[in-house]
Amino acid sequence: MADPKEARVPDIGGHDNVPVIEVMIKAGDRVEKDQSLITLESDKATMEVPAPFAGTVKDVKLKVGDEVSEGAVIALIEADGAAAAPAPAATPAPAPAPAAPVPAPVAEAPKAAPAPAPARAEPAAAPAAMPRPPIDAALVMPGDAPYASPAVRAFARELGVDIQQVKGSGRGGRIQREDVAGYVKHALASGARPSGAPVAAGGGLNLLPWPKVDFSKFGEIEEKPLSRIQKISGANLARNWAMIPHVTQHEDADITELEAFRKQLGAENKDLKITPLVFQMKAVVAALKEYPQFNASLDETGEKLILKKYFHIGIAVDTPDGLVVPVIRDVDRKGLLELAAELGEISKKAREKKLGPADMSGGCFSISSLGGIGGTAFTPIVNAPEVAILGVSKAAMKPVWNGKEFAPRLMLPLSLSYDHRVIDGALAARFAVFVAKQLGDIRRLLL
Ligand code: CAO
Repeated sequence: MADPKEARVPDIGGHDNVPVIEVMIKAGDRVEKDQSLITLESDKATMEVPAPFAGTVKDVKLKVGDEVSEGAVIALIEADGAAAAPAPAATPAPAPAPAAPVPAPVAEAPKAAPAPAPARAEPAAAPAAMPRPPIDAALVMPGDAPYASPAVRAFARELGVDIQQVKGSGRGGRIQREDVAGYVKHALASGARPSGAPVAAGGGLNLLPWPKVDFSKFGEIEEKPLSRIQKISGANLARNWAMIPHVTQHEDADITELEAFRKQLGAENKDLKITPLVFQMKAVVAALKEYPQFNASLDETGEKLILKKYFHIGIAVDTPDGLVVPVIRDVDRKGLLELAAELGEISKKAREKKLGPADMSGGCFSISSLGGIGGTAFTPIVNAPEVAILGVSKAAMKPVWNGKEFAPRLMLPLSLSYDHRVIDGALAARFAVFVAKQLGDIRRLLL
């Protein structure tokens, strides 16, 4: 039987006494050509040394913590077929002829710094056919990219985890399989999803756990479980708040004339409650037609915008059990009176807990009106996968300069929150101004 061949540390860019931080093989293991045997870590780079040929590991000559230089023997490996037909040059070549191919870089930066291709499989003892390029540590491990072995990286990729987000617990911050698993567990527990996955999957927030406090130590308390609606809407709100880069644009609409018209309409239709909200729905639809980017959703990959040709508006309704958002369909095709009737029905249905999933799906844009209660402005949370939401606060009489004097005008505060990934600030300002103009000019609204 032929002697096993030595797998040696190749040219590692002139570094000496480089610590071994990981030994991936043990006696008896079968290794494929180019399979990683050990990991070395210089002060600038980490690199894996691959097997120069396939075979069975007979003896491992290094352990974690050893310091090695080019030519050090890593392991004795019996090459495939060697038992049957002894290799002609089984005696190892004296150092410095490297027995193994150039180590494969482990950093995931192949585009910026293509990995030097491993040398072709040579018998361990054969002299190197070509001088092997030294490793540029800076290229292998640019910046402070975290180190993780290819197996751990593959594991992270499989779970949709961005390895950059994982804190390594190994030596020198090396990321281990358990670190990736722990990261995923934490992300799931905090309601976020691993990052690196599609937009919609985003998240991966490395948040602290929720504070655990015994409040009874400080005074009398009472426990009240959250309602089912609060739990569901809470989870949605938390995701939307965490994953959507929100900006809120504020604008005031002069609704002095609109209010007079609304009162007149109400007097003529005493059986209907006609609130400012139906006018806001019409104004929003006019703005969605003018700025179609607002009548859109990001798809689940985050790479495509789905533009909608229909105009279904979600209305935030406050119920004793929490917030729900029923959807009023085809607002563009309905008149003010029809919308007022439908709004009355749907908010009653919401408060009586009679809304079904169909009543709450398909919305393009939402309106959250707190105008009946009060407030001067607020920051509504975008109702994903919509890209914007209009918050409405309480209208108030204000002195407005008309060019000659201050005149008392009924001003309606609008707060437009939007997903900044889809909508730019200038577009949002235009949209808000457009909505305000629609509300300010009753003729436009009725067109
Ligand atoms: N400014 C001044 N007054 C306003 C107003 C505004 N912006 N909007 C409504 N009003 C008035 C209405 O005209 C009505 O007055 P009258 O009783 O004199 O007719 C009164 O306020 C109450 O209106 P309303 O709230 O019953 O009706 P609406 O059509 O404005 O709203 C609904 C309906 C279902 C949206 C509302 O009841 C509701 O639930 N709002 C809360 C939404 C919410 O919780 N949003 C927060 C989401 S984030 O947590």
